[in-house]
Amino acid sequence: MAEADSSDRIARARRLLAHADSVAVLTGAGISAESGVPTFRGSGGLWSRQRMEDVATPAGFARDPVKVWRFHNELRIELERIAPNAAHLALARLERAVLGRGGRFALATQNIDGLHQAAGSRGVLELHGSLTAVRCTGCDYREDVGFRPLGPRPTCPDCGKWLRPDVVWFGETLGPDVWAAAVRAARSCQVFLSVGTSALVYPAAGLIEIALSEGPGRGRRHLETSAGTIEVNLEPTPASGKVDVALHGRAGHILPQIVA
Ligand code: BV8
Ligand code: ZN
Repeated sequence: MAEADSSDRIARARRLLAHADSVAVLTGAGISAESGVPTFRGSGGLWSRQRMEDVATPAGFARDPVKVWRFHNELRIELERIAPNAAHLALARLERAVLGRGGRFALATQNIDGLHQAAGSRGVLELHGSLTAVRCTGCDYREDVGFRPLGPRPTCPDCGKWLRPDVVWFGETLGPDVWAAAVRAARSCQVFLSVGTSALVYPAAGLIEIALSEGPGRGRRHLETSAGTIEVNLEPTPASGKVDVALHGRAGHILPQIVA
């Protein structure tokens, strides 16, 4: 992309965000990459080290819970020492600016690393759960245990059954309330911003399509209106050709430029 072109896109994205009364954001692993969190599908990504089927599905947990806990304990140790990066901080600033002018703001993340909250974002919709939370496989015990490793066989203090990470594995449904809130935001926002996601995992990636068909991208492709859809991602994704402004590069470099 020519430099002039990218500065033009940056300016268009800035204009959209600066005047928006309601903003909805979807983030994925790419927004945490510059904090040192490995993404899933990039080179060196988590899925190149472990098979998704073994460590992020109910069947994998049933087959070998010790392996799943080894994977999650390693992730917990890695995540304990990471900090939010400029992209997370820019989104927290954007939220304060939109709320400060009486607007509405929603941030739905696919990430389980808690970095948006650490950056000061409020009301984060954790679509895929949180790595700091565990729940029991046999009763309704649930606890936020932070990032400390939990040993190879964490069991429930109430009923003695296996504990599991309180995350959404493949084949599991998302929390109905958090999903409904994310859909409402994608439908009603004036500007939809997708950051650091390969837009491959559903239903989360479907939020982009909802924004395009029922939200700000509905029916219009020109930008005279103050509504629109923006993508910030290192590489092109299936959404890149459909959004109004596609910005390819590092979120930590681009977001601070488009958030006033
Ligand atoms: C469900 C939690 C069913 C655990 C995760 C076939 C076709 C379509 C769909 C399916 C299918 N087969 C199965 C499905 C459904 C499946 C799915 O979508 N599979 C995909 C892989 C095809 N979905 C599910 O199973 C969901 N549940 O459908 O339930 C159901 C329905 C009704 C009733 C009962 C059951 C559950 C999905 C949730 C799974 N859990 N994680 C954990 O985290 O360990 S998903 C996992 O992928 C993470 O949450 C991650 O966030 C998410 C998405 O990945 P991304 O975040 O996008 O990360 P990725 O690495 O892919 O991309 C990073 C991007 O960042 C890249 O593009 C890269 O270029 C960019 N980047 C890198 N660095 C930077 C950057 N960008 C900017 N700056 C940088 N510096
Ligand atoms: Zn229990």
